Amino acid sequence: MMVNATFGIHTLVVALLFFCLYFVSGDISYSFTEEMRHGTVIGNIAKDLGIDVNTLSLRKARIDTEGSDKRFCEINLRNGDLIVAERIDREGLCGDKASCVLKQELMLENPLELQRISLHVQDINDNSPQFNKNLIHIDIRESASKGARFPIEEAHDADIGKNSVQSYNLQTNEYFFLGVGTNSVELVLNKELDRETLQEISLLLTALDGGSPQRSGTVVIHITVLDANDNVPVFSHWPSCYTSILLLLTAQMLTINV
Ligand SMILES: [Ca+2]
Ligand SMILES: [Ca+2]
Ligand SMILES: [Ca+2]
Ligand SMILES: [Ca+2]
Repeated sequence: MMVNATFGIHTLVVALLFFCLYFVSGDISYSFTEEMRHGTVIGNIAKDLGIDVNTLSLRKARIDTEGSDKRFCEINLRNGDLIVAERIDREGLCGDKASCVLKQELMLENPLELQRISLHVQDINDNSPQFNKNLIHIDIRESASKGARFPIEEAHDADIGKNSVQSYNLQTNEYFFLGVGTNSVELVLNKELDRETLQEISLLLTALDGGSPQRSGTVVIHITVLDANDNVPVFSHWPSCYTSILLLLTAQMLTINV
């Protein structure tokens, strides 16, 4: 019982101390787009939290980032505006996460007070789809049958949702059309190849995102048509002596048959 009572008193003291040192209130949230220029007003935090603007300087109001030295925004002590202080790049901060929230704190002194601020950073379409290479080489044997599929590595776009890659376009041609694989786009053979009439094909593949304005990235697909043994040998110049022998043999056979 003694242990429990001591523990209870300690807990109460710590709780009271904490209460005296900090008044922590619930989150306040702002939602805005990434890459806004320095000085852009996110909102008026003094008004939204009901803090007297005239006390901000006296109480040394400042904005901190939870668990980091980085300062993404600051407070205008004259009017209570929360403004962008540094580049806020959604891709750099949150990668491919669907939601990007920066936890900030408004600190005030006399009395010490902490207000939590959540900044919801929305994506803008500031990245284009990109292929890993500018040129993709594919070798295809001329014996490949119609419908054969050849995977091409997908394009990547650092943005998310509709701002990422949404579709592909293949340069119009008679030999291939585009199919969709599990993790790739595919060239599908639409017309059989013949190396003896066409040895190489170059096609432009374009990846498009769904942003506004729309952005795109391209890659050249260079196809080399490989030989298959699909022709019987023929003499292009039949020697004249062979012709004489053949005529002689034919004449003898005709004589025997008669
Ligand atoms: Ca960005
Ligand atoms: Ca973006
Ligand atoms: Ca994009
Ligand atoms: Ca051939």
